[in-house]
Parts: sequence; C-alpha cells; structure tokens
Amino acid sequence: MTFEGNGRGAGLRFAVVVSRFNDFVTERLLEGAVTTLREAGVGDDGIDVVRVPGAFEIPAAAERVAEARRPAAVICLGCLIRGATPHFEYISAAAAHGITAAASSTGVPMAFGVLTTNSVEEALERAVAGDGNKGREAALAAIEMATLFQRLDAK
Ligand code: INI
Repeated sequence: MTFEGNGRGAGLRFAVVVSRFNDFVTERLLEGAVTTLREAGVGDDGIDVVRVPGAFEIPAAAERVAEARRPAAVICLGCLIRGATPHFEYISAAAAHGITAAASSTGVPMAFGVLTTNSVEEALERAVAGDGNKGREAALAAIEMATLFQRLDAK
C-alpha cells in the first residue's frame, strides 16, 4: 500500500508557533501560513496562534501546545539572521533539534518554518507574499503530514 497526505485542511485544527524576534519578517511568514491554511479549507476556529519571544523558545511552546490542544500539526515560524547574534549557530541548532524532539515526543507532526539567513535581504526574499513564502511552504507541509498521519491512523 502507498500512504500519502493531501492538501485538504477542512475540519482540522493547526497550531502556529511564531517568534517575535525579527517580527518584520516573522509576521509575513505568519500571514503566508494563515492564508495557506484558509485556502486549504481550515476554519478560523481551527487556527491557534502562539507567540513566543525568540526562536529559542519555539520548541518548548510547540511541545506544550501539541500536548494541550492536540492539533493535527504544528507550524513553527521564526527568523535568525547571521551576524545579528554571535550565538546564531547555537540558537539555530537548538530550534531545529528542539522542534524535531517535540514532534517525536508528542507524535504531532511539526513543520519547520524557521529562517536561518546570512542577511536581512535573504530573509525578506523568503517572506514575500505567495509562492516563495516559507510560512506558506511550512503550512503546506503541515497539511500534508497531518492528512498523511490521519490515513496511517485509520483502522
Ligand atoms: N532570536 C531569534 O528568533 N532570532 C535572532 O536573530 C536572535 N538573535 O539575533 O539573537 C534571537 N535571539 C533571541 C533568542 O531566540 C531567545 O529569545 C533569547 O536568547 C532568550 O531565551
């Protein structure tokens, strides 16, 4: 048998964990993600937005919202710009590993929409409206994984 997800989000609930650091970028990622969820048929009451200070805090909030609200998937959004912090590598690695661990410990799929870029320009390029927006890309991955897991769980 082949198992695959699809792009239909109607009736599902998603959580979006978004960090405020570099919010001139992350708010655009959030817009891309929410627009994509709505286009896929997710209702407004099916979208929980959880705000955290920075990318470092995303994994803990992603794990907590997954346990507390049992969404079909969690979409993680943040923005790290190299040079803005001497500990860029540490925070990037902590976010990536932490989100992976949160998905494993909760069984809830998590999409990685945390930008790690060399410049502000690179970050803005990935936060444009429409295709190319990494928040949109993460939302599409979250819908596909949520519907894939539904199929795998079906008796
Ligand atoms: N958080 C980010 O999301 N992006 C950054 O570029 C960044 N910089 O540059 O430092 C950043 N730092 C904050 C960090 O994520 C935590 O919020 C902070 O260390 C408190 O735990």
